[in-house]
Amino acid sequence: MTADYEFLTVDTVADYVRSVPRLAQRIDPDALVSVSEIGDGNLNLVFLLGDATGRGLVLKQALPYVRMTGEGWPMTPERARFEVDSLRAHHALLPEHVVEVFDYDPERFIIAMEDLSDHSVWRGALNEGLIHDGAAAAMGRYVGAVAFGTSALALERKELAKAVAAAVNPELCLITEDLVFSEPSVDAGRNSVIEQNKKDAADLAADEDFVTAMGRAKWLFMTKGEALIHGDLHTGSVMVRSPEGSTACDSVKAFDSEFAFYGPVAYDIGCLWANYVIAAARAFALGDEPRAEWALGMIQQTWDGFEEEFRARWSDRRDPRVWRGPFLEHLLADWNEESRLFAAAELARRTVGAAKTKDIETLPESIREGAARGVLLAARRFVRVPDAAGAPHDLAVLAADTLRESRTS
Ligand code: SR1
Ligand code: MG
Repeated sequence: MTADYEFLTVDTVADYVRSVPRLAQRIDPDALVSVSEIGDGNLNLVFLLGDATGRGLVLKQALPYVRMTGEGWPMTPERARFEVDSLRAHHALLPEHVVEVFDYDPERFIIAMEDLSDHSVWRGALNEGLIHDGAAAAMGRYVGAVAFGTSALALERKELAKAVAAAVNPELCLITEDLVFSEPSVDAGRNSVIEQNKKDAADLAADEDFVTAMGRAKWLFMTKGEALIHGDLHTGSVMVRSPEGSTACDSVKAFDSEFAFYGPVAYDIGCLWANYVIAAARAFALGDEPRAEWALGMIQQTWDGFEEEFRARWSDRRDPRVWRGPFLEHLLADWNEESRLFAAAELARRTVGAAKTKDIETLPESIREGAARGVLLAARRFVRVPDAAGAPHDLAVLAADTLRESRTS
């Protein structure tokens, strides 16, 4: 594929900043002391710039293909616009928990944003065995603020229609629809597991109840346009920071929302839940049961943060005449149930699909086997939990039991 725009390199970022006067106010392109490419995601280039006065800036550029696989898998760079629009909308609702965007270049698909180099990517921090207390609740609050603030509950009718139309993001949605909902059970040639997990993957694919549940999850994802969701809210899409020597977070920020669209609120919650289970699978595999329990405790913390934020905003709903108390309870009950379904999808796809997690993949094979088995089994059990018995805490207990029994050494 030939791209008709120029990709940034460490050697050209200074010229780029010089050419955009708005950015030259943020950082001095003639006094850069550090420039590095720090992108470790599946898709984009990310540059971190620092100048002699200590100011920093991040430039993120969307490539016209999937970075993880190379040019053979084209992907629209227009996704950067969805990221910018959603980050701006989300930042306006909860500035403390969303990265700030300074500028967007629609010709070269470059986003200039806040330097968060004093933060860590949450997944990396989790894999190092660090604790960032408060991050799970903060992300729950973020989802709650977005669920209310970008939905029909908050937006004026024409404003809502415009927001929904502007966020139609079919290319990126299709990736999720394929990778997350269909391919874990119907391999399209992109799945892989180690030899010892081949039977686990085959059992998943042969599990009729699981596949039926994934069909429902996919349908919900494609049809339930409730709010401008993040669309890929795993622990690699969150930056965390704690003061030296403390395990309490003093800053938590979501980023990387190129998959944003008007979709089901519970998708973001389910993604978070699944990635806590995956962090717990790693801890169990490494023999650190207290850490695994801590990781699973985040399921409830995210839910509580979400519910609290959503309830706090409820009094501002546009039509209290019909959106009364019982409807609020109905919404929350549905979202709890759907979050479980979406968590199951994320668990399965991160284990057998094309985009895996370092949590599991960096484990030695002997213990990776049990971790992957436990995650797949948890996915299959999550879809079988009866609705009435599905409190977030109970899900954590189910996950703990499943991961513990699947452990290998
Ligand atoms: C081809 S993109 C693979 C995955 O990377 C992104 O981070 C999303 O999670 C997507 O599903
Ligand atoms: Mg991403």
